[in-house]
Amino acid sequence: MQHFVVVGILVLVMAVLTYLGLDAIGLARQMHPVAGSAQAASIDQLWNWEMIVISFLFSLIVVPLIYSLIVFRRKKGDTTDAEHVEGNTTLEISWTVVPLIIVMVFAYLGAYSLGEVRRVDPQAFVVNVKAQQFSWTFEYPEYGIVSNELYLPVNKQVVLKMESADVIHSFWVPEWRIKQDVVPGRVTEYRVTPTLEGRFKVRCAELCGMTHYAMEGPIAVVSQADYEAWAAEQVALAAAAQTPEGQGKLAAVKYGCVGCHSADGSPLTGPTWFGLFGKEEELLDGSTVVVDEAYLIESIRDPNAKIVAGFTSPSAMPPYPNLTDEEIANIIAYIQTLK
Ligand code: HEC
Ligand SMILES: [Cu+2]
Repeated sequence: MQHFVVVGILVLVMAVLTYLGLDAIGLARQMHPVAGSAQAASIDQLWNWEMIVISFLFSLIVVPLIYSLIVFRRKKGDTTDAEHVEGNTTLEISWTVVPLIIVMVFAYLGAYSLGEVRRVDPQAFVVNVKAQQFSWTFEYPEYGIVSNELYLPVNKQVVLKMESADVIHSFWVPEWRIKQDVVPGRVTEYRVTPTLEGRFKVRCAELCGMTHYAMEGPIAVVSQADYEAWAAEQVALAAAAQTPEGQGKLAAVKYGCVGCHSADGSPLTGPTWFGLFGKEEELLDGSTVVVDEAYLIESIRDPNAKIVAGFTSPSAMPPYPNLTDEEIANIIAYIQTLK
């Protein structure tokens, strides 16, 4: 009996220490990264309860194990067998009933949390999301604009209606806590109410090909006024984009090229487009080529035909069978303006 009391106390102490340790590294109450959506609250709460139970179960196994190893180790000269135990009905009933209750409680908490996460706000607005190897495109039906950056007003629920152009991707913003697959041939929904202003990133959370690791997109959560200003600016930009180079810039956004090619010389996954046209490009095989229209068309139609030095073969750049000749001509016109 005395052993049970001692072990019981040790289990409780160990459980508290384990929980405090998990909390100290940001795995319990104060989660990392910070919670940035209304939906995060119930998920974090559920997680915290799980951490409490996990700390207790961990101690319940480890403490009696170590206690037995030390206290009940074989005494010198003792060669007798241990006492034979046939069974213990009380123990068996309790280790069936107690976990059953815990599982039922968590089933309830899980269902409650799912209900909170899916709670529909009738004021919610829609953004259409296109996922493709290896970029994200956001379309705002209200404004008729297309963007590679997800701009959202704070404290307003948005429904993302997500479609994939090729394979299965997964929309994941750690600060918002929710993750949703994007499946070809289907529209999946993702509801979120961002509560924290700032810059975030959507990452693809489903291994979707060679450059899956680079499938990220910027997110900005801003005040309602800043959001409207941004949308107005995008509408104006789209209206101004009637020239070939303007159309080319739009196409580069629509197809996700700008996720890998910068317009200002900064390094991304692919070579920058700044100063590209007319430049002497060094290729992976050691030869050089002057960047002209024919080279650009070939590079876009068949990314593996000539690989730029400093990049790996096969190229991280996917082929774009849906790009029309006109769109390519427009993109080239746009590239020519970047100098
Ligand atoms: C996933 C990243 C990625 C995307 C998206 C992407 N590219 Fe690329 N691109 C690359 C990489 C990496 C290279 C360098 C390797 C090579 O030459 O194939 C490259 C090379 C190029 C080149 C040759 C550049 C040079 O310096 O000679 C052109 C032109 C180009 N891409 C156009 C496009 C266009 C147009 C699109 C959109 C329709 C696009 N890329 C989308 C990664 C990407
Ligand atoms: Cu992906």
